[in-house]
Amino acid sequence: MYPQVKFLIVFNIVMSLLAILLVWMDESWAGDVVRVAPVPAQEFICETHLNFNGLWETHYDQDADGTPEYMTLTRTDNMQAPSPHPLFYFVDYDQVDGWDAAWADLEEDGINGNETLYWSK
Ligand SMILES: [Ca+2]
Ligand SMILES: [Ca+2]
Ligand SMILES: [Ca+2]
Repeated sequence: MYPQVKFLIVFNIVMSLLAILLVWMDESWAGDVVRVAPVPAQEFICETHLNFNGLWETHYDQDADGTPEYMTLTRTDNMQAPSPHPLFYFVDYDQVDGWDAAWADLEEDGINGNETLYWSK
């Protein structure tokens, strides 16, 4: 076999491994960024009300400063009973200028890793 052909084969294998590594790293970084924080304990609920669009809003204020830093939006049925798990999760990291990130959980099966980042500042 010509040395150039051998080089090309090795080069292709190395580049393929690099591509796989890059995709893997990208996914693991993205996973860290989009992970939603766990829902605070019930005792931190500071406000609940039915939203105009039929979603049940639950606000959590863990440091009791009067500003919620976590909110969930949960669908309700036609008897206005909320679903077991929220559809959206909102987090305010810095207590400045409102919510910083929101996640959608289209499966509505609780926080288990299948939530997707809906928007973030
Ligand atoms: Ca607070
Ligand atoms: Ca904020
Ligand atoms: Ca989920």
